[in-house]
Order: sequence, then C-alpha cells, then structure tokens
Amino acid sequence: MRIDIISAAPDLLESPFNHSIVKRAKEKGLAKIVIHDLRTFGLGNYKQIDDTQFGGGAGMVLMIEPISKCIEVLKAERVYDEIIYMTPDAKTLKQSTANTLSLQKNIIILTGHYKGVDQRVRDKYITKEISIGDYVLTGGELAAAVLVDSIVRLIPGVIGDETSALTDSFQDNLLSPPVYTRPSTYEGMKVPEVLLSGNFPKIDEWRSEKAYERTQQIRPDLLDENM
Ligand code: 6GU
Repeated sequence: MRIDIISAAPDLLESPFNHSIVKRAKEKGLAKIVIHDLRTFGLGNYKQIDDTQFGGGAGMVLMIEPISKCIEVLKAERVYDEIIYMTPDAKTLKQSTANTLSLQKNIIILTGHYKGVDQRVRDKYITKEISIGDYVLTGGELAAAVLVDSIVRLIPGVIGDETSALTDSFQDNLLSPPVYTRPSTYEGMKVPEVLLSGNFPKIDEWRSEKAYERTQQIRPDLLDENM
C-alpha cells in the first residue's frame, strides 16, 4: 500500500512513521509512506501557501493552487482510491474506516492547518473527510499520524501475530477484556482463576463476558451501534 501525505508542517510527521509497527511495515515493503511539503508547491518567490479569508475573520486559509498542483502531480503518476482530508468538521474515525482503508492500494491524505483549506479543494478533490475526535488540534498532522497507524497495522503481514489485530478493542464494537501476565499473585492481588485453568472454552467465555461488562460500563454507546 502507498500513502502520500500532503502537509504544510511535514516535520511533525517524521517521528511517528519512523518507529514501531509503521517502521516495520515500511522495512518489509508492505507500506510506502511519502510525505510532500506543501511549501514546495507554494506561489511566487515566498512560496506562499495560505492567505486571509474572504469575508473577513481571523486565521489563514490554505490556498487551492499549491494543493491542486501537488495532487495533480500525484494523480498523473498513479490512480488513487481515496483522497482524504483530515479536519475536525467531519465524521469521526472508526475501526471500520481503518479496516476498509487498509485494503486500498493508493491513498492521499491532505492535512489542514490554521483555519483549514479553501472549500473548493474539498469540492474538487476530496473523496473522504475524517476527524479523529471531538476536540481541536493545531493541525491535521497528528490526526494523519493516528489514521496511518490505524490503517498500516491492519495490512496483512505487518503484525507478527496474525490474530492480534482482529481481536483488538473495537473490532467487534466491544472493548478488550482485562489481560494479565506474571506473577500470578502480586501483593495479594490474584489473577482470575479461570485464566490459569487451561480450560480454553471457559477462558473464551470469560473474556467475552468481561468485554461486554467493560463496554457496558465505559462505552454503552458502542453496544447501540451493534443493533
Ligand atoms: Cl483531523 N484536524 C484537526 N485540526 N483537529 C482535529 C482533527 C483533525 N480531528 C480531531 N481534531
């Protein structure tokens, strides 16, 4: 899978993609992540990429021309399945979105900054808009890092333990059950007996029960989504 990210603050994206699972996916050739500095496509000697908004109001808006130039260059090289814009005024990222996107071949992610992008960019190019939650970040870069991580870990072969990604919280709209490791007793706190029993059908049943209980307590809204 190839992911092209267009950003006005590309430095913010370096670190998240050079660690852990995303790094491994790149090394194994399972994911190629290419970051494009929007400034490269800026207008005039000052490489301008943003301007004040028509109608007045605080904050700068990313202009359409630099973004258009960058997207057109990419589209001339390959076919893109999705062109995604990261913005707080969109539907929030769900596990199902990450699942679907992990099956794509080529995607572009555009990250906003300041007041966002000229609406015409969204009208002309964007096929999907994603927010990562109901709070405002300075820019879309950290949100893009979150999105890319959620996608890349699902690409077959990226996580060693094949079943691991599928048993995550949210894969079935349930939170994960509690997990334990050695020691079996710590300062009088005991690991639930059933987990030490070796009775795997019973263990599965216990885990399902706990997952349901935990979801009921912390995120009852997820249970409604199953209906
Ligand atoms: Cl995608 N961008 C920004 N700037 N803030 C956010 C967001 C995205 N998702 C949640 N907050």
